[in-house]
Parts: sequence; structure tokens; C-alpha cells
Amino acid sequence: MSKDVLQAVKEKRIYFDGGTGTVLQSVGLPAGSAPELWNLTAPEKIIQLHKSYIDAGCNIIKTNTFGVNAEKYPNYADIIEKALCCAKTAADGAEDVFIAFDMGPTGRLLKPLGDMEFEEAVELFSKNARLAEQYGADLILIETMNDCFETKAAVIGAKEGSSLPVFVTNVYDECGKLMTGANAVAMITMLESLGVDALGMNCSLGPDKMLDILGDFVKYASLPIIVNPNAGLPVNVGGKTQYNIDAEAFSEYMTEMAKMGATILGGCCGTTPNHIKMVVEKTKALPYSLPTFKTNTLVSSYTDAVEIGKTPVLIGERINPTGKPKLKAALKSADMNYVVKEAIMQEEAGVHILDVNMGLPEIDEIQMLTLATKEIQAVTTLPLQLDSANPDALECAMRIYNGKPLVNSVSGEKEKLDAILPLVKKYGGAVIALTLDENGIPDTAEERVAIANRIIEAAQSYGIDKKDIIVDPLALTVSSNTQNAQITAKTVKLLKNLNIRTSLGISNISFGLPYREKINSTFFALALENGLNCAIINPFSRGMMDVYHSFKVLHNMDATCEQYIEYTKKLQAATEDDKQPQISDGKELSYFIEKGMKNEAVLLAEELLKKEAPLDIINEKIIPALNKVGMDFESNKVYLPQLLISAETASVVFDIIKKEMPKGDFDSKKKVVLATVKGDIHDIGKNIVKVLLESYGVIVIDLGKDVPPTKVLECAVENNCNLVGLSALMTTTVPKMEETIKLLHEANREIKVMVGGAVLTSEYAKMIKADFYAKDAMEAVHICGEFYK
Ligand code: B1M
Repeated sequence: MSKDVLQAVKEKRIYFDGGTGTVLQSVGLPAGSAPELWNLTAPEKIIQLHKSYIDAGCNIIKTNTFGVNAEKYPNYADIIEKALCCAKTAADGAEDVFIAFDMGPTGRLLKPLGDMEFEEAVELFSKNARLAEQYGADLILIETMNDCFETKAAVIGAKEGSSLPVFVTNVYDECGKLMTGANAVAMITMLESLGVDALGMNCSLGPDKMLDILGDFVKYASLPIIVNPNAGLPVNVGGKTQYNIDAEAFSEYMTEMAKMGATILGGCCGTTPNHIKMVVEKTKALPYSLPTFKTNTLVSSYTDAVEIGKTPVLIGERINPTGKPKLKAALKSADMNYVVKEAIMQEEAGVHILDVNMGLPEIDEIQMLTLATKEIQAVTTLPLQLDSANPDALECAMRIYNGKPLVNSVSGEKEKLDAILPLVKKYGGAVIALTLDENGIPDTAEERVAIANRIIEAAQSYGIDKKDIIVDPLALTVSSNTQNAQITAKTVKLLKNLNIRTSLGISNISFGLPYREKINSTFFALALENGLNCAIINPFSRGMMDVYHSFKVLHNMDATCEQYIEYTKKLQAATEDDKQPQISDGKELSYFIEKGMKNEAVLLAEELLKKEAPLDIINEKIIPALNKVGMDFESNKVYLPQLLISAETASVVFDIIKKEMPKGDFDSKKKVVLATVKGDIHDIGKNIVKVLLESYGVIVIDLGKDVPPTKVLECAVENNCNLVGLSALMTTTVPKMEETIKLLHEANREIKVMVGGAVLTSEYAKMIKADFYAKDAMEAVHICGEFYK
């Protein structure tokens, strides 16, 4: 029976231990070797590590299992059993000490960023969690997570594999974001809704850099807040890694954080028992309280959260096949390009959330809603409203949704409540609650409010808070009863007075009438005036967007009218119902590459190829687009997922262009071994060089990317090739280029090396002893031509 760590957290401030790997290295673990293997080979050292932290006053020791999983270690169960055995031996007899089973990232990126399926990750985490419970852990700590999606996989895995409390900490960079772009509010939103028990941050750059981020936790988190920082930044002193914040300074920062509201304190890399001892000493007597419950209604994507209840929130309605023949046709042929385009266009038109509905009798809704969710969340940072009457379809989509979704919908019907609320509880979400029940839609506002209250009560019985129920008081067409608009508006107002959030599908109101947009936009204004929080609308409707922007100005929600003015500027360029970019000029190819719109990019590339030379398209459109994305990435305007999707789109376009490049007659004397160096996976530039060389008749032996120096040498020798081309795109991989050149030159001075890649200059190329430097692909051709003259 595990001890009740949650009760302990309620009563007093408790403390995690500090670094594991760094402390083990100081007692003999060779740098770079896996600490977890010491559970088997040197358990006494692990027990000693835990004991030293317990002696320092910590209450939660982390098992030495950070990097263990079934994929990495066939004997993972044995390692986990021994790790828990070490922790239990150390904690035996100690008062008030809990054992946290430590789960770090898998080390692989999840799709679409990497090659790991979401369910594969869930399975790995869940296997670990099962063993953790079996061997006696008191809680699970999911830590050092730098990707929102993997964090979700870990939480689901932990909960499916065990019944232990789950604590989660993420790694934020200096801009307050995870590697894949999530800010703290987005993570808090998703994690609280997934039902974790405590959350916070660890590792990263040190406690000083965490203060601002902690501000967001204090403001938005309702759960206990964990802060486990590094002892500052690692520095290399005489070949040894040291951390630059000593125990004294560390404990000062931690004291400040405790005063700000951090609940559970501890350390990560570089912190020692001494760091923890000083933290305990300085903070133990400070006043202690848990974070207050926050009533904000939030939904999130993999990067950002959207708050419902402050300024009006627009939900784009266009990804719904009802009444849209083009979308219907696209869905029937599983063409997601159309869906993705609609998502991007609506985002640009200014919606805050995207509704995704795949309800079409002729298609497999479960499969399509899942697919659409995956595809849309890969290209947008907006939260999604998963919209289906089919609970199975909702469950599949909610499970792989990368954030906290809005779920559309539940109603007062028992069958619906029983089917939908457990899903919202398990996977997290805010849910739209329709004010109808077994008796249909009531005629009065009061009766609709009564249904809303019953739904909220039912939700609470599942542990879902009122803040996550967004009531849709239903707009019925005024063509059948002209009182309908007033009934709905009154319901909105009554709900607002009860502090219940509301949402409306606006356009129903005008069903059966001519010039529907006029009625819709006037009704939208009426509903907003009565306190409506969200509206499902067509953002390409001029009337609706006019109302939205004007309303914000008139209600002092657009200080200095800046957003309104910005909106009116866009109006001049847009037509009423079609804001989609036209396939016309070159500028838009870069737009499509930046946005990751593969289909559009390919169509446009094909158009361009009719009038422009392939190389010009590469140099004038593809490369500048990638440069812009690269710059945005560097300045944290976009994150890895967007960089990746642009790169993929550029590669697809390049494949189209490649086909049009002239094919040279190969000259068997002209040979080049080509590779992107070890550690570097950038190969777009190298591939362009390859195609261009081939079009000039050069035989290219392409070794691909991430190629070790020895492999390059072996290939050059084997093929009797005296010209080697190396590409590197990062300052961090240029040393490998230098190493490869050295190896080639030492083996055979006849072998000449040509280098290229965005980070290189001719000076740098000389410095690393390259024989030739090519600034672009064309220059590589010239160099090759000269070499074989
Ligand atoms: Co990354 N990336 N990336 N990236 N990426 C850069 C290089 C970066 C400068 C972006 C930035 O921060 N501004 C930065 C490096 C910073 C540094 O130097 N330290 C960076 C980073 C940090 C990273 C990651 C670490 C991100 C992360 O995971 N946190 C990661 C690294 C992974 C790794 O390699 N271990 C990463 C990943 C990726 C993607 C996978 C998403 C993707 C690559 C996809 C792929 O290549 N298959 C990607 C991309 C697309 C870029 C940018 C945006 C574009 C690169 C590109 O393709 N350019 C890039 C920013 C930038 O360069 N502006 C960036 C277009 C291409 C045609 O140009 O390769 O220069 P280029 O080739 C030219 C010439 O240089 C020359 O000819 C080509 C045509 O004219 N040339 C040669 C090239 N090789 C030649 C060889 C020759 C001769 C000429 O002879 C042999």
C-alpha cells in the first residue's frame, strides 16, 4: 500500500531530492554511461545517493529510472525492480519519505515531428507505470518533458498503467517555452484537465531563469506547483562539467520561489544534497498554502491556451461537411489538403478555435475525425473543437489531440451524459452543453437554464468543474417563430448572471430566410450584447467579422482601436467570401512553404515551372522561404513543428522541380561522393547540389545525412573517387566536417574536399582545411567542372 503523498502535500511544504546523474558521476559513474544500470551493478551507490538526500531533509526521492523503458532495455523490468528496491532500502525507517518513480522522455520524437507513434509512447510509459506500482512506488514523476504531445502520452500511460498519483514537470527555455513551443499556460491547461496531481518545471537554465515562468504557474495553476531547477548552467572546467549556482545562491532563489507560491521544491542536474539541505533549512518555516482554485475556462493547442469568458471567442465553422459539397467530395476521397487549407485560412481570418466535424454518412467518421485532428494540429497552433455525435469518434480524436480540446457536445439526455462526460474526465477538455434533453428543446429561457444546471451537476459528479461546461442555449430559426432570437438571448443573459460560459452556433437563426448574413450578424451582435462568450461562425463572412471587431471597440476590449484598424486594412484586399490566396505569383510559393501547405505549393510549383527555370525557382523562392522560417525559428517566432512542416513542404516542391531539371549524359570519370556530415540531418541543400551535379553529367554517390567520417572515407576509397562533397548546416556540426576532412586528407592527399552549407564561409572553409568552398549548388558544379577538366 503506497503512502499518501497527496495528503502530505496538503499539510506542509515537501521537498524533492536533487540531481541523480551528476551526483553519481561524482562518485565514479563514467560521463556518458547510463546511470540506471548502476541499479543492477552498484546498488550500494544508489542507496547511498538516496540516503544522502534523505539526510539532507528531502521527502521525495526519485528512483534511478529516468532513461529506462522497454524499448531501450530488454531487462527494463529488472532495472525498475532493483531501482525501487534501492529506494525502499534507503527510505526504510525514514519518516515522511515518499518514493517517486521517475519517468523521463523516451528519447524519440513523436509523429509528425519524429517517427514514434503516440500509442507506442503511451505503451512504453504504461508498462513502466505498472511495474512502478507493483514494486512499491508512492507516486509517478514524469519529468524533463520538452514536448507537449509526449507529456500527454506519458500522463495517459501513467494513468492507464497504475493508480498512483501523477506529478509532471516540463523543461522551459529562456523564452518560457518547451522545445516544441508550448508555454506554461498551455501546459497547465492540458495537465490539469488530464487530471494530474501536481505540476511544474524542472531542469532548464537554473532557478533564476524560472522566476518569470513561475509567475504564470501561480496565476493559472490550481494544483500544487513543483520547482526542480538545475544548479544553473553547466560549464566545462578542466574537462569536468560544473554548474554555476552554488548551494547558497540556489537556496536564495528557491526561497524567493517558495514565497511566490511554489509548493514542492527540489533540484535537478548539478544540485547536490547540500543544495537541498539549504533549501529545506531556508524555506521550512515559511508560511505554506496550496494554490487557490482558478476558475478560468481554458482550452489549449500544443503551444497556446485560449481563455473563454473574457473577450468573445470565435470558433471557425468551415470544417464541417454539412452544406459544403466541395468539402464533402474532399472527405469522400480522404483528401486532407482541403481540410488543412480551410484550417489555415480560418486562422488567418482571425478565429481563435477551429471546429472539426467529419460527420458524413458515407465516410468512416472515427477514422476521419482522428485523421483530420492529426493533420490540422500539425499545421495550426489554434485549439480545436472536436465536433461529433459519435462518442467513439470523439474518444479517438480526444486521445490523440495535442492539448485540451473543446468537445462538441453533450446534452441533458442521460445517454449523452453517460457517454461523453467520462471521456472529458479521462482525456481532459471543456465541453459544449446543449440545452436540450429527452423532451427536446424547451420554449423558455428558464427551462433551458434548468437543463444547463442539470448538466453541470452531472459533470460535477464525474469530477468535471463548472468552468469546463460551456452552455449552448441553442439558436432556433426565427423563420418558424420570431420569438426565438429573444428566447436565446435571454438564456445567454441568465446564464451569464450565473457565471456560466456560453457558446452559440449563430447561423441557425436565419435558416429559411433570404440574405441570411444580415440576420446572422445582427443576431450575433444581440447575443454578444447579452454576454455571449463564444460563437461558431464563418470567419469569411464580412458581416460577422464586422460585428465582432466593432463590438470589441464599443466594449473597450480593443484599446486604441488597434485591432479594428488592422482588420479594416485587410478588408481592402479581401473579397466577401474568399480570402484564399490565389495561385498566381511567386511570392505565394514561399507563403505555402512557410505555412506547410503541400498541395497548394505543388500546384503552384507546377504552374511556375511552365514559365521559370527550375534553378530560379529554387534560388528565388524555395531558399528565401526556408531562410525566413529559419530566421523566425531563431527568434522563437516559430517552433520545431512549424520548421519541420515547412522543410517537408520545401522537399516535396523540390521533388517536383527536380523532375524538370535537365538530365546530363553521365561521364564515368566525373564522380563525387556526397554527404551531410555526422550529427547533421539537414539535407535539402545537399540534395539540390546532387541534382544539379547530376544534371551536368556527374555521377553522384550520395551517402545521405548524418554520415560518420569513416563511412565517407570508405566510400571514397571503394569507389576510387577523389572528389568528396560535404555539407553542414549547423555551427555545432562543422567540427565533424573538419574531422572528416582531416581523415580523408590523412588517408590520401589526392582526395580533395568541397564543402558547402549555410553556416560556412570561404574563410571558415580554409580554416578547416577544405580544398574548395561552394556558396551554392551552381558553384559546386563549376568546382566539379574545373576539378575534372
Ligand atoms: Co534546422 N537549423 N534544425 N531544420 N534548419 C537551421 C540550420 C538553423 C540555422 C535555424 C536557425 O536557428 N536559424 C539552426 C542551426 C543553428 C546553428 O548553427 N547552431 C537549426 C537548428 C538549431 C535545428 C535543430 C537543432 C532544431 C531542434 O531540433 N531544436 C534541428 C537539428 C537536427 C540535426 O541536424 N541534428 C533542426 C532540424 C531541422 C529540420 C529537420 C526541421 C529541417 C531540415 C529538414 C531537412 O533538411 N531534411 C530544418 C531546416 C529546414 C532548417 C532551415 C530553416 C533551412 C535549411 C535549408 O534547407 N535551407 C535552417 C535555417 C537556414 O539555413 N536559413 C535551419 C535551404 C537549403 C537549400 O540551403 O542547405 O544552405 P542550404 O544549401 C545551399 C547552400 O548552402 C549550398 O547549396 C545549397 C543550394 O544553394 N550547399 C552546398 C549546401 N550544402 C552544400 C554542399 C556543397 C556545396 C554547396 O558541396 C558539397
